[in-house]
Parts: sequence; C-alpha cells; structure tokens
Amino acid sequence: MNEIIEPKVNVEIESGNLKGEKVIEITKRLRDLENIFSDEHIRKIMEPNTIVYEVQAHMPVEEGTTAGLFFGTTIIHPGKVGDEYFMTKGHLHKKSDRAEYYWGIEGEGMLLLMDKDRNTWAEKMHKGSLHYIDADVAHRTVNIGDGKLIFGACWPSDAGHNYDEILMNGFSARLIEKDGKPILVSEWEIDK
Ligand code: M6P
Ligand code: ZN
Repeated sequence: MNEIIEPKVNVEIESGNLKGEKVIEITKRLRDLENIFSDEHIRKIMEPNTIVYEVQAHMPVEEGTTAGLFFGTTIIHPGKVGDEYFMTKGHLHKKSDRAEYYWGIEGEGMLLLMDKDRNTWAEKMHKGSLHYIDADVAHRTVNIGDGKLIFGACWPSDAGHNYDEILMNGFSARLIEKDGKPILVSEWEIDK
C-alpha cells in the first residue's frame, strides 16, 4: 500500500534536541565522574548533583547491531573543576575499526583526540564545525565557553564504548584555563 507518513523522530536543528521514538537520555553529574578530572579533591568538594553533560540518542536498533547507525546530541554545561573545563568521559570504540562524525551546534568547545601512540591534539568546535573521528582514535569533548556547548554525533550501532583505557591511563593532555584562555597541557606538566 502506498503511504505517506510523518517522521517518527524529529531533530530541532537550532538546538539539536531530539523528540520521538527510540530516543534515550543520559545525564552525567559530578558524582558520576570519578577520576575523570585531574583534581579529584576539588571534584569531591563540589556539589555532587551538578550536571556536567547530557546526551540524547536516537537508537533505532539494538546496541551492537551490525550496519545500523546511532544519532545523538550532547550538551556540556559551562563550568570547571579547578582550572579544568567540564568535559565528557571520553572513550575509544569497542570495535576499534569504527569511526564517528561530530558537528558543532552551539557554543565554543574543543574536541580532544588521542591516537594509538598517545599523541593528543585538539580541534576547535563551534556552530557548523565538522569533525571526522578516525577509527581507533580516543575522543573527548570539552566546553571552553561561558554557555552550553552543544554538538551532534553519528556513529555505527556496533561501535560500542570502551571507557577502560581512558579511565586507567587518561588522555596524554588536558584542557585547562590559564589567564582566562584555554591551553592544552601535557599530563606530566600538571602539578597535583
Ligand atoms: C557523543 C557520542 C556518544 C557518547 C557521548 C558522550 O554523543 O560519542 O557515543 O556517549 O558523546 O561521550 P562519553 O560517552 O565519552 O561520555
Ligand atoms: Zn565515539
């Protein structure tokens, strides 16, 4: 039968907000982000319910399904733990040959990328910036602005998340604020 139907899900282009079927929502608060920021002592004395970031994802197939795609929007709130900007946990993909796209929707940010040899670099994110994240490159997003950082993402449904490597060894560099500006500092340069 020929049928014309409404879309099952909508993305508000200006905000990235997703509404409709099969959209999941995740909120990460300071209390969920143990050992992510450099200064655990400061994180622990901050209000644990503070929202650091929120993720919405349209997951039309079950996670792990081959040949499907997921589409997400992430909002990182402005803030810092000490002099380190609010950021995502960061991950590699469980399937190390799966790539991903990110694009900037609102705000000012940085995409922190780290290759297999632990070389870390940062790409500026802003409205309209497009980022192709190569397979096997660890990725984390950082809000360096005064307002929300909102970005979109699209990744294969069988990519999966590997958080262990980052939790254990971190990225080899961190984005911190110095004299009111973001700088990328190597892990060994940060005094604890
Ligand atoms: C993007 C995608 C998601 C990821 C989210 C938050 O939306 O890459 O897969 O979950 O950012 O990042 P993380 O999982 O590292 O906290
Ligand atoms: Zn990813």
